[in-house]
Amino acid sequence: MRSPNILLTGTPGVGKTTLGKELSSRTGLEYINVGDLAKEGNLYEGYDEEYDCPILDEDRVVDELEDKMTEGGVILDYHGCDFFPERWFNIVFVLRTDNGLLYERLESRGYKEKKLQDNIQCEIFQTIYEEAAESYQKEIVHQLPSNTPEDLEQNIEQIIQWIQQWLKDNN
Ligand code: DAT
Repeated sequence: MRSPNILLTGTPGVGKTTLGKELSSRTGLEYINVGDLAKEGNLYEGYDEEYDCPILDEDRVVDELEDKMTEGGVILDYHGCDFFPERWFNIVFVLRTDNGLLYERLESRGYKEKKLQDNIQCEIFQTIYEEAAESYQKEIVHQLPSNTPEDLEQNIEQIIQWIQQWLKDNN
Protein backbone atom coordinates (compact mmCIF):
# COMPACT_ATOMS: atom_id res chain seq x y z
CA MET A 1 0.00 0.00 0.00
CA ARG A 2 1.31 3.44 -0.94
CA SER A 3 1.46 6.14 1.75
CA PRO A 4 1.75 9.92 1.40
CA ASN A 5 4.73 12.13 2.19
CA ILE A 6 4.08 15.03 4.54
CA LEU A 7 6.28 18.08 5.07
CA LEU A 8 6.15 19.83 8.46
CA THR A 9 7.86 23.19 8.25
CA GLY A 10 7.98 26.52 10.10
CA THR A 11 10.25 28.66 12.26
CA PRO A 12 12.34 26.78 14.87
CA GLY A 13 10.28 26.25 18.04
CA VAL A 14 6.82 26.15 16.47
CA GLY A 15 6.37 22.47 17.32
CA LYS A 16 7.32 20.49 14.20
CA THR A 17 9.19 17.78 16.12
CA THR A 18 6.47 17.39 18.73
CA LEU A 19 3.77 17.03 16.07
CA GLY A 20 5.88 14.87 13.75
CA LYS A 21 6.84 12.32 16.41
CA GLU A 22 3.29 12.04 17.74
CA LEU A 23 1.90 11.63 14.22
CA SER A 24 4.49 8.99 13.48
CA SER A 25 3.66 6.97 16.58
CA ARG A 26 -0.08 7.12 15.84
CA THR A 27 0.10 6.38 12.09
CA GLY A 28 3.22 4.29 11.57
CA LEU A 29 4.56 6.77 9.02
CA GLU A 30 8.30 7.33 9.35
CA TYR A 31 9.38 10.60 11.02
CA ILE A 32 12.60 12.15 9.73
CA ASN A 33 14.16 15.26 11.25
CA VAL A 34 16.39 16.81 8.58
CA GLY A 35 18.52 18.62 11.17
CA ASP A 36 19.31 15.33 12.92
CA LEU A 37 19.92 13.56 9.60
CA ALA A 38 22.44 16.25 8.63
CA LYS A 39 24.17 16.00 11.98
CA GLU A 40 24.43 12.21 11.83
CA GLY A 41 25.75 12.19 8.26
CA ASN A 42 27.79 15.40 8.64
CA LEU A 43 25.89 16.77 5.61
CA TYR A 44 27.39 20.25 5.88
CA GLU A 45 29.31 22.50 3.54
CA GLY A 46 30.92 24.93 5.95
CA TYR A 47 30.14 27.05 8.97
CA ASP A 48 28.11 30.26 9.22
CA GLU A 49 30.04 32.48 11.65
CA GLU A 50 27.30 35.13 11.83
CA TYR A 51 24.59 32.68 12.82
CA ASP A 52 26.95 30.36 14.67
CA CYS A 53 25.71 27.20 12.99
CA PRO A 54 26.85 24.75 10.31
CA ILE A 55 25.63 25.30 6.73
CA LEU A 56 23.48 22.48 5.38
CA ASP A 57 24.71 20.76 2.23
CA GLU A 58 21.29 20.76 0.58
CA ASP A 59 22.28 18.60 -2.40
CA ARG A 60 23.63 15.84 -0.19
CA VAL A 61 20.54 16.00 2.03
CA VAL A 62 18.31 15.57 -1.03
CA ASP A 63 20.45 12.68 -2.32
CA GLU A 64 20.35 11.02 1.10
CA LEU A 65 16.54 11.21 1.26
CA GLU A 66 15.63 10.47 -2.36
CA ASP A 67 15.00 6.70 -2.10
CA LYS A 68 12.84 6.97 1.02
CA MET A 69 10.83 9.85 -0.37
CA THR A 70 10.19 7.99 -3.61
CA GLU A 71 8.91 5.04 -1.60
CA GLY A 72 6.50 7.29 0.37
CA GLY A 73 5.18 7.28 3.93
CA VAL A 74 7.56 9.88 5.31
CA ILE A 75 6.90 12.81 7.66
CA LEU A 76 9.75 15.24 7.02
CA ASP A 77 10.57 18.01 9.52
CA TYR A 78 12.71 21.04 8.65
CA HIS A 79 12.69 24.82 9.19
CA GLY A 80 13.08 25.46 5.49
CA CYS A 81 11.60 23.91 2.39
CA ASP A 82 12.69 25.55 -0.87
CA PHE A 83 15.42 23.03 -1.73
CA PHE A 84 13.32 19.86 -1.53
CA PRO A 85 11.98 18.56 -4.86
CA GLU A 86 8.38 19.66 -5.25
CA ARG A 87 7.33 16.14 -6.34
CA TRP A 88 8.26 14.71 -2.93
CA PHE A 89 5.25 16.00 -0.99
CA ASN A 90 1.55 15.29 -1.09
CA ILE A 91 0.85 17.95 1.53
CA VAL A 92 2.78 20.70 3.31
CA PHE A 93 1.96 22.06 6.77
CA VAL A 94 3.44 25.33 7.99
CA LEU A 95 3.12 25.53 11.77
CA ARG A 96 2.55 29.01 13.23
CA THR A 97 3.06 30.24 16.79
CA ASP A 98 2.27 33.59 18.41
CA ASN A 99 5.38 35.68 19.03
CA GLY A 100 5.17 35.81 22.81
CA LEU A 101 4.87 32.03 23.10
CA LEU A 102 7.58 31.42 20.53
CA TYR A 103 9.90 33.80 22.39
CA GLU A 104 9.40 31.85 25.62
CA ARG A 105 10.01 28.50 23.90
CA LEU A 106 13.22 29.69 22.22
CA GLU A 107 14.45 31.42 25.37
CA SER A 108 14.00 28.23 27.37
CA ARG A 109 16.01 26.46 24.65
CA GLY A 110 18.87 28.78 25.58
CA TYR A 111 18.95 30.73 22.30
CA LYS A 112 21.11 33.85 22.57
CA GLU A 113 19.64 37.30 21.85
CA LYS A 114 20.54 37.58 18.14
CA LYS A 115 19.35 34.08 17.29
CA LEU A 116 16.19 34.71 19.33
CA GLN A 117 15.42 37.97 17.53
CA ASP A 118 16.18 36.50 14.09
CA ASN A 119 13.79 33.62 14.67
CA ILE A 120 11.04 35.85 16.07
CA GLN A 121 11.38 38.08 13.00
CA CYS A 122 11.25 35.02 10.76
CA GLU A 123 7.89 34.19 12.34
CA ILE A 124 6.57 37.79 12.24
CA PHE A 125 7.41 38.14 8.54
CA GLN A 126 5.98 34.65 7.88
CA THR A 127 9.19 33.86 6.01
CA ILE A 128 8.70 30.10 5.98
CA TYR A 129 5.07 30.32 4.94
CA GLU A 130 6.06 32.46 1.96
CA GLU A 131 8.90 30.08 1.12
CA ALA A 132 6.43 27.18 1.16
CA ALA A 133 3.86 29.09 -0.89
CA GLU A 134 6.51 29.86 -3.52
CA SER A 135 7.90 26.33 -3.59
CA TYR A 136 4.73 24.21 -3.70
CA GLN A 137 1.27 24.30 -5.27
CA LYS A 138 -0.84 26.64 -3.13
CA GLU A 139 -3.57 24.00 -2.76
CA ILE A 140 -1.29 21.65 -0.84
CA VAL A 141 0.16 24.27 1.56
CA HIS A 142 -1.71 24.71 4.84
CA GLN A 143 -0.99 26.80 7.92
CA LEU A 144 -1.67 25.26 11.33
CA PRO A 145 -1.85 27.16 14.64
CA SER A 146 0.60 25.65 17.12
CA ASN A 147 0.14 27.58 20.35
CA THR A 148 -1.46 25.20 22.84
CA PRO A 149 -1.74 21.50 23.62
CA GLU A 150 -5.30 21.72 22.26
CA ASP A 151 -3.91 22.98 18.93
CA LEU A 152 -1.51 20.05 18.90
CA GLU A 153 -4.30 17.52 19.45
CA GLN A 154 -6.51 19.13 16.82
CA ASN A 155 -3.66 19.20 14.29
CA ILE A 156 -2.94 15.52 14.91
CA GLU A 157 -6.58 14.57 14.42
CA GLN A 158 -6.93 16.64 11.24
CA ILE A 159 -3.78 15.23 9.70
CA ILE A 160 -4.73 11.64 10.58
CA GLN A 161 -8.09 12.19 8.87
CA TRP A 162 -6.32 13.60 5.83
CA ILE A 163 -3.98 10.56 5.71
CA GLN A 164 -6.90 8.13 5.93
CA GLN A 165 -8.69 9.90 3.09
CA TRP A 166 -5.50 9.93 0.99
CA LEU A 167 -5.04 6.18 1.53
CA LYS A 168 -8.63 5.53 0.40
CA ASP A 169 -8.23 7.71 -2.68
CA ASN A 170 -4.84 6.34 -3.74
CA ASN A 171 -4.93 2.61 -3.08
P1 DAT B 1 10.39 22.58 16.45
O1 DAT B 1 10.61 21.13 16.12
O2 DAT B 1 9.49 23.27 15.48
O3 DAT B 1 11.66 23.34 16.67
P2 DAT B 1 9.47 21.54 19.01
O4 DAT B 1 8.54 20.44 18.62
O5 DAT B 1 10.83 21.15 19.48
O6 DAT B 1 9.58 22.63 17.85
O7 DAT B 1 8.69 22.38 20.12
C1 DAT B 1 9.30 23.47 20.81
C2 DAT B 1 8.76 23.54 22.23
O8 DAT B 1 7.39 23.91 22.20
C3 DAT B 1 8.81 22.23 22.98
O9 DAT B 1 9.14 22.54 24.32
C4 DAT B 1 7.41 21.68 22.92
C5 DAT B 1 6.58 22.92 22.82
N1 DAT B 1 5.37 22.78 21.98
C6 DAT B 1 5.31 22.27 20.73
N2 DAT B 1 4.06 22.31 20.25
C7 DAT B 1 3.29 22.87 21.22
C8 DAT B 1 1.90 23.20 21.33
N3 DAT B 1 1.02 22.96 20.34
N4 DAT B 1 1.48 23.76 22.48
C9 DAT B 1 2.34 24.00 23.49
N5 DAT B 1 3.66 23.73 23.45
C10 DAT B 1 4.13 23.17 22.33
